[in-house]
Amino acid sequence: KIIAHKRREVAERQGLVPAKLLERSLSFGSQPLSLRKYLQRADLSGIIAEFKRKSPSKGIINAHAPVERTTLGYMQAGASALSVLTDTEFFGGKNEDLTIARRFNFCPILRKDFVIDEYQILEAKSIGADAVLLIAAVLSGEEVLRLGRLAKSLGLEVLLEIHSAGELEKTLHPDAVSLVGVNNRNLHDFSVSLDTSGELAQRIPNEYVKVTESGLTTAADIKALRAVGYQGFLIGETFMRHSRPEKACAALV
Ligand code: IGP
Repeated sequence: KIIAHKRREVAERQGLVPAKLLERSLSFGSQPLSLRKYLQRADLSGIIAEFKRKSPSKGIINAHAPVERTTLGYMQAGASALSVLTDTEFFGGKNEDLTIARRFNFCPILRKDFVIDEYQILEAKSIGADAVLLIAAVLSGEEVLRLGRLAKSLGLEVLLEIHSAGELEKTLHPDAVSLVGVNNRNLHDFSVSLDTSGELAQRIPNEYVKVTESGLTTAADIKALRAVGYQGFLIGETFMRHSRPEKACAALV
């Protein structure tokens, strides 16, 4: 359902701002920050703090926290990077959230959306993202390669999201991917198990920075997953459930 919606959204947006026009504007873009490098820094927490208002699995999580104070607070609390949902229909985000976060923050920003088309990569660059998510569950190996190469040519890093060893084998390509994220949330029944990250850690070659995504709630979770090779910890709900998400982030860092 989300992917069908994305196809319509891309067609509509392309009618409004054609890809060619977007592409030309990108030559004015600033130098992106490397999510990889920030996650490898020993002086930072490795936390990628997410701004997420709602989700299909949880409904409304936080309708009121402002993006300015929250993302700036995340960074000041010691998050290594930010993740901003830009999907409106299912996650209540918008491109403007990322643009606002960009204005206030000096750390890498991941654009969190369902990328299925080149246009969305150009768009990610134009709104100020440093990295994009590609979800193996909804893309073929060739699509990951094509979208990933385009991202790379624009200086954007790709975080490839997987749920299984099969998805990893199908889509991992060194020309397209810089980081691999293991999503602990099962996309079909929304159940969460940190064992997914535990089991897949060894399968991911060490040249990729490893990120564990979803369902992380405590410092002990982070510690245990760091011990098996993860350098990035993507956390949304644990922070966003709070009226002041940035304070919950500070408490975990
Ligand atoms: C964050 P959580 O459980 O901390 O809120 O999860 C993040 O991993 C999750 O939002 C996410 C996601 C995605 C959202 C992971 N992959 C793909 C949308 C699309």
